[in-house]
Amino acid sequence: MIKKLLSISILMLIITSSIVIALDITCHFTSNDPNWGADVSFSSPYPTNQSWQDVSDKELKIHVSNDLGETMNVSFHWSDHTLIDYNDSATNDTTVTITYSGNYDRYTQYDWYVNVTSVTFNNQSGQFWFKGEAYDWDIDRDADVDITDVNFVRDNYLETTAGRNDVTGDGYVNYLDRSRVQYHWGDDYS
Ligand SMILES: [Ca+2]
Ligand SMILES: [Ca+2]
Repeated sequence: MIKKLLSISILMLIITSSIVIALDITCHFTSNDPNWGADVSFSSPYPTNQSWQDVSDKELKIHVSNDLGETMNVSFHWSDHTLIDYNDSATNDTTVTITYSGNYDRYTQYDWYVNVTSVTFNNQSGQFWFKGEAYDWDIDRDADVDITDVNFVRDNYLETTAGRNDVTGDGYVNYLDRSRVQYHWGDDYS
């Protein structure tokens, strides 16, 4: 009987130890561990961080690398933690692309981040943001159309510098761009 109790005790001890070890696996390497210093890294966010984004382009992307080469679940979230979409079979060192199913508003800032989970890791990227692109004729993107926008066209008249001064997108800055701005004169999008 004592022998039997002893066996059960040893068995319980083994099970308990296994559970403790299993719980500890989630990711704390020690300096003796061959995976010491292993990490997940995030790069090349799209839309580019702190940029103005075409409101018809709904793709979001991130490049993820996993030092242990594991397959990952990569999820994209708005800053309030709402899930945008995810890919649960992302391979190592790859760019993950998802598509937002909603609509972007012009002039509105969107804050987002990415979360990665794999056998070993559960990591979160830093926070990124972009803004829905301003109307073409609001050249300085300050949410109203006024003399400042007209002056941008005037100052670049007959230039081929284009950029946002080429409101019509034909490669030149001329009277057509000026009249496009004047057509929207006084508009307030704030
Ligand atoms: Ca403006
Ligand atoms: Ca033009």
